[in-house]
Amino acid sequence: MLNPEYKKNGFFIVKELFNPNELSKLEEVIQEFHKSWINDNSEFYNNKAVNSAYLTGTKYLDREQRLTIFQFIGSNKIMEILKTLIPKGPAFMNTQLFFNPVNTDQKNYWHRDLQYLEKTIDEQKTILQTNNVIHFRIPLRPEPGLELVPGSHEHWDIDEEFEVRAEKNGRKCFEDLSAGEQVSLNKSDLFVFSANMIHRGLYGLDRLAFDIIFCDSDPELLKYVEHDCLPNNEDIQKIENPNIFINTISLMKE
Ligand SMILES: O=C(O)CCC(=O)C(=O)O
Repeated sequence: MLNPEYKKNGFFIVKELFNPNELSKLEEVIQEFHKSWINDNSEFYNNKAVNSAYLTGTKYLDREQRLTIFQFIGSNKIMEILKTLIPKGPAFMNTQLFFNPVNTDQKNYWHRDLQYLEKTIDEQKTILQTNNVIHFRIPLRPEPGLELVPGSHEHWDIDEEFEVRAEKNGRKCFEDLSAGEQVSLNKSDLFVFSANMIHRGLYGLDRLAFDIIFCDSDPELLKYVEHDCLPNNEDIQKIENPNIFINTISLMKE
C-alpha cells in the first residue's frame, strides 16, 4: 500500500531509523568524498555551492568505498520504505551531499527540482502528475532540515508560491511562504520527500546530509543516470537488494 503520509503531504520522517554503527562506515566514506570534492572544486565550494553529487562515481572513491554506499542504498531498511512509495520497479537516479554555503549570508531558495528540466510550465504540471522523483535524506549531523509546502508534490503553486519561486513581480525566491512547514532532522533519522514539491533547504548548524534519489522506471528520468555511478556485476552480488541497480541498468539499455 502507498505510504498515506507521503500520499497526503509529499514527505515524512522516520525518526531514529539507523543506529550509529550502521552510519559509521558510510560516514567515513562520505567524509573522504567530501574532502576530495572540495579540493577539486574549491572555487565553486567557496563561492556558492550547497551540494555536490555523483558520490558513487569512480572519480573520488575506490571500489570498496563505493561498495559501502551501494550496500547502504540497497539495504533492507531503505528498500522496505521505497517499496511503499514506488511499488513497481523503482530505479536509482543519483546521490547528493548537502552542506552549508561558505558565505554565511548566502540565501536559500524555494524550488521544485523539476523546474530545472527546461520544460514549459504546462509540461512541468504534467510531470507533477506522472513522474515520481524521491529524495531519501540521511542527515549525518543534526540540521535545521528543510521547509516544504505540504501537498505541493501533487498540486501546482498558488500565486504567492509561484511568484516567490520564479521571482516574479519583484518577489525573491528566499522570501517566506505562508504554507511552508519546517522539519528539522537529527542524525539517525531518515527524511523522505518528493523532489517535485516546493521546498528549500535550511542552512545552519554543521549540516552534512547524504541524499539518495530514486525515481520511477521512466526512460525520461533514466536519462539523468550516469553509468559510472552504478555498481559492476561482481559488486551487485554483494548487495542485499540488488534489484534496485539491476532494474536501473536494464532500463538504461532499452
Ligand atoms: O538541503 C538543501 O539545501 C536543499 C535540498 C534540495 O533542495 C533538494 O534536495 O532538492
